[in-house]
Amino acid sequence: MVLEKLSSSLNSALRKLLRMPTIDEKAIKELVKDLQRALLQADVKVDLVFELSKNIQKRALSKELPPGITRREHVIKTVYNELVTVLGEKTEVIRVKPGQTTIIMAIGIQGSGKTTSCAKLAYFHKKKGFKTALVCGDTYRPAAFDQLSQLAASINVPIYGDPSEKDAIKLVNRGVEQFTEEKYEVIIVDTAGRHKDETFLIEEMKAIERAIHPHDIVLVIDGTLGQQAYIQAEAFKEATDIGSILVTKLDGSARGGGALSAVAATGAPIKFIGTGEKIEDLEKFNGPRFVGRLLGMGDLTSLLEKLKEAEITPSKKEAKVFLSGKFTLLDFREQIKKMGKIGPLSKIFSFLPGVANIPEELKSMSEEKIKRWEHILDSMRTEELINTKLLKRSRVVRVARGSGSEVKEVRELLQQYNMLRKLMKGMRGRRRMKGLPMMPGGLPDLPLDT
Ligand SMILES: Nc1nc2c(ncn2[C@@H]2O[C@H](COP(=O)(O)OP(=O)(O)OP(=O)(O)O)[C@@H](O)[C@H]2O)c(=O)[nH]1
Ligand SMILES: [Mg+2]
Repeated sequence: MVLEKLSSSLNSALRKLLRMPTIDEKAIKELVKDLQRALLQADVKVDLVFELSKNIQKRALSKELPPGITRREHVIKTVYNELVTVLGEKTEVIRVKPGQTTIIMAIGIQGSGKTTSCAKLAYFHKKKGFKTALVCGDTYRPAAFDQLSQLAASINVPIYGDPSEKDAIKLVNRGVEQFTEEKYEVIIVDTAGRHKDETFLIEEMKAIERAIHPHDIVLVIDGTLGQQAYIQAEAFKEATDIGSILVTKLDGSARGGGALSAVAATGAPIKFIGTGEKIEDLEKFNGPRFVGRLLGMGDLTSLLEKLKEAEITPSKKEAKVFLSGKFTLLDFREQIKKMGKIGPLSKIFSFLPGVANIPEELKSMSEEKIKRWEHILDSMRTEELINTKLLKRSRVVRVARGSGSEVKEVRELLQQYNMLRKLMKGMRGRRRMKGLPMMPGGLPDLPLDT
């Protein structure tokens, strides 16, 4: 499991929050403290942790919730969003065009996992159906060619190398040339990890870059470095425009979260992560999905879908119209049209207190029915939509005929609309009685924990 420790502490922090009886300032503070502890233990930079805590605290306690979601959901979404911001929202990939040659070169300091990652990348692209080859550009370590040869054999990918050649640039050039002529679609070049520091690393990278013009240079960074990974990633990002990053050893490393966040902070794109010693232990890196998994929210996707839908529920102005009792069929039609896009009516009304009173037929209307109602409402004249009293029998018959429905259906729609309107008026009355303000400018303040 990737970043197991961080994942389990983040998850238990969230679960603790979900168990709290109310989500108030104290609960959020407690959550933030737990998150800080988890992130600092994963070697995430202190500044970053504080920035994240500040944002979570501010947003989680914001007065206004997006309509239709509970405070708990909102807090989880906030934590999720902030972590995604830290790790990157964009998913970047190495682009390979079928029928053309893409040269990928791996660089990185000694022992970072280059050779293993080259084989993993070869396997990854081969599995996608690309004609893939490996070039061993490590003339420094005696066993380098053997190591890559063995890995290449295990995945049945051809390899170019020559242990007697000492000039890495010449060697790599020949390998790339040969495989290009043979119409390989992906050529992956492994290089030596003899560099003591970033300066040497970048210098050699530039020399090979000039010789073989790779399409993508992958900096392989050891995930156990934690926040130290920043320095390498930063120097690399400065030096090349075509670089991407592969962070290795995220399985079992307690500092992996620190490494990922540090790399992301430089703006260099993390395209892959190494999650084990085996050849298949490579994953495309996707920030949002990674965070979802990290938080251990199996149902986060569905939660987010719900959240997304809630974001397109009626505006405050529309909500005010509902609650004012001046809710006409014209408004109703507008809502019905929106419903087609966002699903059951319960979503639309779920932001209203007392939603339990909404008739079940209305809440669980099928899409088909919504469409029929839309047709019926479209067949009415504006004056009828504004004043339903005009809809005497003859007009109802006309509307039914015009919309291809039955008189019964038109009546049912009018009945439901009247019921809803009464309900809205009733709610207004109750609120006054309880002394709740009728929110001149917007929705009433919902209780903190809804
Ligand atoms: N657990 C784990 N081990 C890894 C991962 N990637 C690489 N390793 C291990 O890290 C060690 C070094 O890997 P190499 O691929 O030889 O590293 P390198 O950068 O090519 O090393 P040099 O060529 O000597 O610079 C090996 O024991 C690999 O099995 C990973 O994602 N997870
Ligand atoms: Mg190597």
